[in-house]
Amino acid sequence: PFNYDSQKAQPYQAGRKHFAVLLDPDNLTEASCLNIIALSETHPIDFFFVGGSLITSQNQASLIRLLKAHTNTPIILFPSNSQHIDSQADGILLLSLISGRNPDFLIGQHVVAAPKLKASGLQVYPTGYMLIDTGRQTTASYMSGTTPIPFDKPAIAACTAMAGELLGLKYIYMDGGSGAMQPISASMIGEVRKAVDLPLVVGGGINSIAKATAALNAGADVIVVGNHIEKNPGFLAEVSSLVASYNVALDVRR
Ligand code: 1GP
Repeated sequence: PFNYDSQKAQPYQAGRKHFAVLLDPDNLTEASCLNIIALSETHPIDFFFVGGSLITSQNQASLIRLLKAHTNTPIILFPSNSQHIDSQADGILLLSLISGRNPDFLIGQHVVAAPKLKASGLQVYPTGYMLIDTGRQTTASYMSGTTPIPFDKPAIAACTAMAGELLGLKYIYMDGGSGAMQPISASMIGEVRKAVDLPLVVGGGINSIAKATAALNAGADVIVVGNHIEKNPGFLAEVSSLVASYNVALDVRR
């Protein structure tokens, strides 16, 4: 059932910077999605994340079919609950919401999902998911019934990530929420970076090259952009070039 080439099975490469484009099935038409895919062919990205904290349409399956038909970029599910598993994708972020204290999102949904995941053949990425308060209540925080980590408490974020690493999770995702008014602070990303050896995914409110640069410099290994690419697809090309410039520097240093 594991029908992947090795590159697809391990699309994450330690030491490199990565760029994930988040596609929310509720927010995209077929034409806008095709436009984003076309841009990603000329300006490479590492992953398409597909999902949202509340999906009101039935578009997820057709969005994944469209991606499958037009791109080889790995398609990774970013699910809000166990109903969003789709074996057409390549992988899934199995998110445990470790910033929260809602058992359903720490382990409950996972119990429901486990047999489906085992049968799906999806590459599973066990991820400690941390919501960070960036100024207003987000859909993710409201829907999960959890309190995000305060914006200016990097020690809480660092200890939460450490706990996730000690529990055996393989990735940490710090999320300020889609369309966040401000991104997660560089100082918080830096504290988490120092606290764990795990790959660090950072997203929420990255809508300028300066903000993307700040997250990468602070220690993000993967930056995620959703909203701003939906509004301004050309931003995909800009972030692609930025991330490539980090990796060129790394290649030269080797
Ligand atoms: C949200 O991290 C993602 O879950 C991306 O956020 O839509 O603000 O880019 P944006």
